[in-house]
Amino acid sequence: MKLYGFWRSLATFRVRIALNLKGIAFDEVSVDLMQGEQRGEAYRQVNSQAMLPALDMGDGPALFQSLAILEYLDETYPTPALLPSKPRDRARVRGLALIAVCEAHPLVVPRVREYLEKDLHLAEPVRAEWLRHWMDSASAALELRLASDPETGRFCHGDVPGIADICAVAHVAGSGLFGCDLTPYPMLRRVVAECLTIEAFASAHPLRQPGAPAHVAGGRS
Ligand SMILES: N[C@@H](CCC(=O)N[C@@H](CS)C(=O)NCC(=O)O)C(=O)O
Repeated sequence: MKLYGFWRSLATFRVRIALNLKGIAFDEVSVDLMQGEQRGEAYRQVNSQAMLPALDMGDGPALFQSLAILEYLDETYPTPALLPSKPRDRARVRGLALIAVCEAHPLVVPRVREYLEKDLHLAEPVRAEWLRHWMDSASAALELRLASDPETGRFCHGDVPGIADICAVAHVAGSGLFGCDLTPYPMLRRVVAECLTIEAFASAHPLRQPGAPAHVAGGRS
């Protein structure tokens, strides 16, 4: 199985965690986002949307969109389950995941950052403010839910890690890369810290991937 990704890609981070949790062996092919390799013809043959990740299972065109890949992996490798069994619980877990994946992440990806810089000519501090604003908005929404919902347990939903945790961990890692202040979100930090005690999460972290710097100073990403 071949995962097309990049060390700092948050969407790839999500899929890496799921593959690790399921114990699925994979090779990662690095597509350099900082060099714009995702827009080259070679990678467009893999994912016409020019985005990471893509998962090539060797049985047809590569799968795309991280959340769709997570659900596919959960359906085809059911143990350990990444979604709870009851529809209402599944809806909550998907809702939590989407706060990060759909409300914040699309606003901070390279193509948006480049548009702000090259088309709208916004200065670096303004662009950094944009990134932090949307990441912090999602952190606040997650914090409110996690702190007030009775379903929150050791993890986002009960005591077993799943798709919401995967997305929360990637969101918090991204917030770190963008220099966001996570102090106001103690419940979110607690759940993410809990996840990162699990090797499947920790070893998938962007800063533990080949090509990653030893650490990233906040701000530019
Ligand atoms: N919703 C997509 C987001 C994919 C995405 O935007 N990935 C980023 C890296 S995390 C990317 O490849 N961006 C390329 C670009 O913006 O040019 C998913 O979850 O898979």
